[in-house]
Amino acid sequence: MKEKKGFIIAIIALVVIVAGLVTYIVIDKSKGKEKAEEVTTQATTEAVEDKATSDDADKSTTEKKDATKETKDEKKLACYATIKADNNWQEGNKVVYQFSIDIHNESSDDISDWEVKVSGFEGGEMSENWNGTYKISGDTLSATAVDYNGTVAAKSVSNLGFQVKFDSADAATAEKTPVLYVAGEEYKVAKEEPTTQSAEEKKASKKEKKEPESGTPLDNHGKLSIKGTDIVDKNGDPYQLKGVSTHGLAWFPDYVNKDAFQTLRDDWGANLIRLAMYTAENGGYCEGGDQANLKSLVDDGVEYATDLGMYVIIDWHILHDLTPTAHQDEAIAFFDEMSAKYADYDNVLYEICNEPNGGTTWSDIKGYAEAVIPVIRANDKDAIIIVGTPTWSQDVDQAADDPITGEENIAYTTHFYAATHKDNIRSKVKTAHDKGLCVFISEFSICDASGNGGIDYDSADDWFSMINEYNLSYAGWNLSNKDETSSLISSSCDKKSGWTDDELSETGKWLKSQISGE
Ligand code: IDC
Repeated sequence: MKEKKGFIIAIIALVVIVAGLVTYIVIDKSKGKEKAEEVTTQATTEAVEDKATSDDADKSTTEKKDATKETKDEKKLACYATIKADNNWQEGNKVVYQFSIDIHNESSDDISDWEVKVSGFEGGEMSENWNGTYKISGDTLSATAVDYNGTVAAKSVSNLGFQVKFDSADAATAEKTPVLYVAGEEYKVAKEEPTTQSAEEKKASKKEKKEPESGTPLDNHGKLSIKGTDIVDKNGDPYQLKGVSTHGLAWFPDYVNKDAFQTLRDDWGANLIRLAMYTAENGGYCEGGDQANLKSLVDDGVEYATDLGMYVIIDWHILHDLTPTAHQDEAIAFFDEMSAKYADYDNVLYEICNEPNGGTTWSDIKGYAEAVIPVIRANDKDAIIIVGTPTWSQDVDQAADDPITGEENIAYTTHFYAATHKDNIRSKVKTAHDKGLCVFISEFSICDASGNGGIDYDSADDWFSMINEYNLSYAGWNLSNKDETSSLISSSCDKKSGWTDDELSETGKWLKSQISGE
């Protein structure tokens, strides 16, 4: 009995101990859990706080390091794709269109892992292609990189090209809107509207008219206008502008100096300078160029010409952008600013599109001109405006068939390179002239259309017979010493003004004698 009692006590004790132990373990466990949770929470909080501090630190160092860098949103606005139809032709019962896509990275960071998707390719069959990997699926064409162009460097443009076969031109010309994706994220669809000046800014930037030095062309002839096929001076007498075009301002800025223009005026007898500002080529105004610097070169050029009593053309030098509509918004903003600034000057002419090409039609150009001209007119009601024509400004006859109406003082461009362009282009000038158009030769040379190659003096003479017979104004390409036939300064001469005849190229010597009549 005693033993039994002892056994029972032992059992009870054991139960109590076990129960106590279990309770302890459970309690401890839950405490531990609480503790563990506390630790995690704290750790998380600390981590968040840490991150916040380190983010702030990052941010402040980033801000310090990269004050000029865009935010991600800004970067997304600075990167975009454009597409152009460069060419097309018939192949059997198919029509083949050749396109080029430009990926513009105007941001200050490289972009990689890009894809461009373009709608409007329904029924298209991929053909020749380069610089990309292409797929058409349903309506959408997708272009991705090949091994060497996966990264588009900051401030650069990457170009891709391809040909697509369509059943009909209608299918080929369906609207095409390129959208750029970077790492799967959609970037900007179209360029932001370029900044336009407010009325106050325009007023503040407006230049006061300067009285021309006496005896200079501007003093003698004053504000020019267009009467029928002629440019006439302030007295209504026919006047001929004769001069020189700069090369691209971005590439040969040093030739924009007062002494250079004075040499051209005094030694050559020139009364005209054309300031060629490329829009699309590397360094061009709309594709990566330093806009402020380009505008200040234009301003300098206008001031030097004005101080010397010469006339000056501000040339929106489209070329690789093919159609002026590619950068119409930028053109409008640019000419708005320029024409507001020079509204009171009597010697500034505006050339709104150097050489439309790549299948751009006269009706495309006319539409563009009808958008840009009123912007200039709102500031400057009567300056001469020069409008380019199709096929690198060779088809002035097309403009003559359908001229811009309701506007005064509009001239139309013919450009020629004498070794390439001969009777066929001269006959277009004749047609246009006979129909009453004022034709302006705002650019020409006497070599071939590449700006290089041999000189064709006979063709050049034929052109100049026509120019002088019709009293056409002209500017010879180009004021530089670049090693190409059309450069006016010998490539071995580094002087930026005051050239002797020996320092001129063959083209330079020829042009000088045309202008001076000696
Ligand atoms: C050429 C320049 C050449 C430059 C090139 C850029 O002479 O140095 O590298 O442009 O694209 C034109 C154009 C004019 C061309 C010129 C000669 O208006 O910009 O200049 N040309 O090719 N139209 C017909 C000929």
